[in-house]
Amino acid sequence: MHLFNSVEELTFKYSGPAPCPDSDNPACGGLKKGSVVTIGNFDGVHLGHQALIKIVLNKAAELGLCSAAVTFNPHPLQVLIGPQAPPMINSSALRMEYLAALGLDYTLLLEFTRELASLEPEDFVRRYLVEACAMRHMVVGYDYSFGRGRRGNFELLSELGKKYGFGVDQASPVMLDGEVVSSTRIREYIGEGGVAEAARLMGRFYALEGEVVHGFKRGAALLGFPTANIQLDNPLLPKCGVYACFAKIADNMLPAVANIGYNPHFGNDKLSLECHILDFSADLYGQTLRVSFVRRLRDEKKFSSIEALIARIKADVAESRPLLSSAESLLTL
Ligand code: RBF
Ligand code: MG
Repeated sequence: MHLFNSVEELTFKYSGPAPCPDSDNPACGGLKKGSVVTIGNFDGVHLGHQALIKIVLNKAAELGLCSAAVTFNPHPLQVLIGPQAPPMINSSALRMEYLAALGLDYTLLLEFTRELASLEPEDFVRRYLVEACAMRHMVVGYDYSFGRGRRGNFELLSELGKKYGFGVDQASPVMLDGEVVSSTRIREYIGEGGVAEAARLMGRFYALEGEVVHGFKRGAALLGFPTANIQLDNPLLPKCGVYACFAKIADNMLPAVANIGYNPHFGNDKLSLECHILDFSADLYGQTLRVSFVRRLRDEKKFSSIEALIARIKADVAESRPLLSSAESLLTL
């Protein structure tokens, strides 16, 4: 991601894929020829967001303009209501990666502040979208509103469109098996351990990433199952338990089993996420590991002996192998 400086030194962060051939400023040059823009939080980059971004891409192709998504960091609710804000599904780095992978020319990350929140939607649209992005068309979600008093809704945008010469489309909600695909629903599923259900709504497995740190050194030595312990900074975690998952190493998605919790057999007092990669043994300390959760297998428990815990982990691995080999075809990122 590079810094994007628009006309008024408003700072966006920008991520590819397209470097712009037609300007000194690699970030805004391409936008200057005119753009189709969507704006939102896009937490989870789920099927609803993906449908909306398809509308953006189609419209951009139709009009010969470039496509852009504008999103915020931190999440507006984190700035506006603080700790009561729901935990985000994805870090902003993953969110930007997922957005860019959908084929957008630009993904712009705008720092969200109280000042930004208090802008009248008219000012926001003029300065950030019309002037900075040369917006010619805008696509918004079915429930999106922004700016002071959340006045920036579809109706107001349509009015502004007449003034500044851009069209506005509103995407409809995406339904799956009778429920609206929403970030809220996905957070609930993940919190309950329903990672497979969450994946259906996201079109992608739920993933966490973090640095591999030193753990208790019991995995390899005591149990015969070495684990990579992942430093947790994501506020949203799947419910404690054992999961079949994939671990991403050098662009390969390797079958793995993960344990999130307090290791009741040993009575840890700190929550940990550790991942045993099947048929793999290499030192991963210091690397960033991405874990994609496929299915919850069970609760963590205290066993009658170490041998019983080892036997149970063996069974977890055996259960995961076929499950992961049939899930492999569903892997995207
Ligand atoms: N620890 C527990 O106390 N109870 C469990 O049920 C349990 N299940 C696990 C399942 C898997 C697949 C893995 C990889 C670990 C599990 N652990 C469990 C954690 C284990 O105690 C830990 O890896 C070692 O103590 C090393 O930190
Ligand atoms: Mg370990």
